[in-house]
Amino acid sequence: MRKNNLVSVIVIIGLIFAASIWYGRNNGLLPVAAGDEAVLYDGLFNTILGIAFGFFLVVEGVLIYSIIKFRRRKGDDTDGPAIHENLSIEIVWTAIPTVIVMWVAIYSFDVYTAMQGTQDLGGMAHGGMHQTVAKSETMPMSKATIASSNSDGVLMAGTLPAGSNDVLAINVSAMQFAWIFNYTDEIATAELHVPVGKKVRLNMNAVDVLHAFWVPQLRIKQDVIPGRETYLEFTPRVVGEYPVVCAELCGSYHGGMRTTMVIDTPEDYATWLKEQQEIASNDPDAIVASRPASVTKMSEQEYLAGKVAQAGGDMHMMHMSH
Ligand SMILES: [Cu+2]
Repeated sequence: MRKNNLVSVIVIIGLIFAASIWYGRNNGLLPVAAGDEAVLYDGLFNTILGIAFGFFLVVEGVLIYSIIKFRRRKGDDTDGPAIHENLSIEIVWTAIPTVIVMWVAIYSFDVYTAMQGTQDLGGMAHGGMHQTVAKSETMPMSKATIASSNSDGVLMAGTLPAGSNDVLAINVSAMQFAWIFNYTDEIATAELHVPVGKKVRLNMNAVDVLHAFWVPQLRIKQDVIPGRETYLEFTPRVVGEYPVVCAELCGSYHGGMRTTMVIDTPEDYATWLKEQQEIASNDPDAIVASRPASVTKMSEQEYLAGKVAQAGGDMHMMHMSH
């Protein structure tokens, strides 16, 4: 009988292990992993979820087993046996979570570091940056702003890690309520295009208030701060279109502060880049006009009018709801 019990416990533990590993790998909770860093993140997420799922099965299993096995029988009004202190059980249920938590902490920190989570923000704010921000404040939507960020060679060179010729650096300006991507060669766009397989570095600054750059499919998110440069590095891996979302409440239309990141094949990227260069050289103002989300050019009133028309209300109601 005892031997049978031991066998069933071992079989049950084995099944729980198998179920946890299976669920960790097949939970389907995350969107497609479009970059190399996303794969690191998913490994951590799926491992933690697998462990949590295993504990869920153990706890719920013991609970349901106990409810059935130790239910009150007819005519039995006695109390259960009083149990005081069980040192070995207490050691076991303290030691196991401690080991798991320590291991998860080390694993998490490892992934966090690999995804550049520990960047030194203090060291990134240098003179060139402040200058750009000061210019931006006076004429936030003009071509001059874009050009000044673009031609700021010091900014680009000063923030790139040594020996990073293979990195595609893009300056990102966040503003209420749009993203502007400044490539070299005076190209400014509202859509982020990156070639597949090439390491990308986004040097980011905010023109007005706090924003945050987030692409769920890359599993990366970084605050974008006025007067202080932050950066993100990633290697796009899966060709496609992905949403860029502002993840920091930044004002009335924060929810509309979205654009698209397109991971292109190298050929498509080259074609796109050429198109953008032609647009820029033919008509500098077209850079602004070609932005799909022309929100950046609108006043709040104009933007609001459009939203109200869509919603079928009127301006008065919209103001009331504020
Ligand atoms: Cu924002």
